[in-house]
Amino acid sequence: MVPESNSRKIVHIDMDAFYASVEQRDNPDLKGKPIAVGGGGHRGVTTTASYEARKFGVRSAMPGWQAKQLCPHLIFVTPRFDAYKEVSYQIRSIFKEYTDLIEPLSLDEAFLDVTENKKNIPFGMHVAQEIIQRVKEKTQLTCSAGVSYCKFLAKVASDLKKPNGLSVITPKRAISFLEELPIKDFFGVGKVTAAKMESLEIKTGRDLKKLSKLELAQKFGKSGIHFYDIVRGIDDRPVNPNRIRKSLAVERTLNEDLEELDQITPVLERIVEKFFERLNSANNFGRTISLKLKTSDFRIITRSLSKDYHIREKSEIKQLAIELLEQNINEFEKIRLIGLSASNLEKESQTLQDYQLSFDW
Ligand code: TTP
Ligand code: MG
Repeated sequence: MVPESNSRKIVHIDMDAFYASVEQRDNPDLKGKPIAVGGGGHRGVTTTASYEARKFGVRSAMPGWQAKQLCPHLIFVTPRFDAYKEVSYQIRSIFKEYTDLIEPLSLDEAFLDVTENKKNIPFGMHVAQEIIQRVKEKTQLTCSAGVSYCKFLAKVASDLKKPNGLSVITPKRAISFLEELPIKDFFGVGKVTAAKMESLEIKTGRDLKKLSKLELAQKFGKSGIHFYDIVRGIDDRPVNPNRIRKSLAVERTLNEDLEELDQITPVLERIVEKFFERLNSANNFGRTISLKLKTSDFRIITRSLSKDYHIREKSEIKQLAIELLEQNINEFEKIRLIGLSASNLEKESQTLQDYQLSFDW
């Protein structure tokens, strides 16, 4: 049942066109122009695009050449992760003025449980309004907010009036809102699930509701059961300030697809250097090391090796990485991306340093 009273007040905050807005703020020449952050290299992929560029269809995770094709006067900007982290700290310190129940999902977004808040503001909507304003004052950047009684609806709501928007979904409105909601907008439904749902003629929440719990479980496993509840407005997941960071990773798209072991090994060794730097600076090492390879036909191969101790030596990390590569060399013809990650970490609490890092060199 959707709670009618005494319900929680959950706010989801998400910065607007985050990396691109930071770049436009810090470089007046970029203001009002279509820009993409990342994607400028030979084979780079964009991280995000300014709203001016989105009008042309430029999106996150788009190859640079494609973005340029859609928007010929697009300006490519190199990412400055330190600047984004700085803003992330600033907005989190604002959130802290309202509640300690903050669950960051990435640098630019977080859930806040403001049911009880430090300023005793009775309405979640008013907390969200204040936060939007404080973020603007402190960072000169805009964000959007969603307010509801659960995480799922707060998250979906924050997207409804982007940029610089605020949406509230009350318990009363929840059921009809969910029925109308297109499946692709269900938070947690990825492209693959959305396509599968589409093939089953499930286009909206209303269609999804027609399936029994058993049918959903059979077709979509555990997430099917989750969606059975979600579409009925049932989502009791708490805002968890200690969400576990399960892995630390570094990955790199290669300048060209590589085939031979003697070409790939030196690249992997350079990635080991970056990866080790990252683990070392977070002072957080894992018992498991995984190698991720993306093939030229975009297949992803992930292979892991585990020890019963935390692997802290760079030479050992390197040895394991190479071992993983050599063991799997026959599984692909050419690769376009290599990544390394550490899991079963010593410290599993989330800190800003723990975000996955894609880097260029
Ligand atoms: P998002 O919040 O998904 O996107 P956004 O803030 O750029 O735009 P919106 O207004 O729609 O919220 O992601 C936050 C940042 O994370 C984004 O600015 C860049 C980075 N990012 C990537 O590096 N790769 C990706 O595929 C995505 C989606 C985001
Ligand atoms: Mg955002």
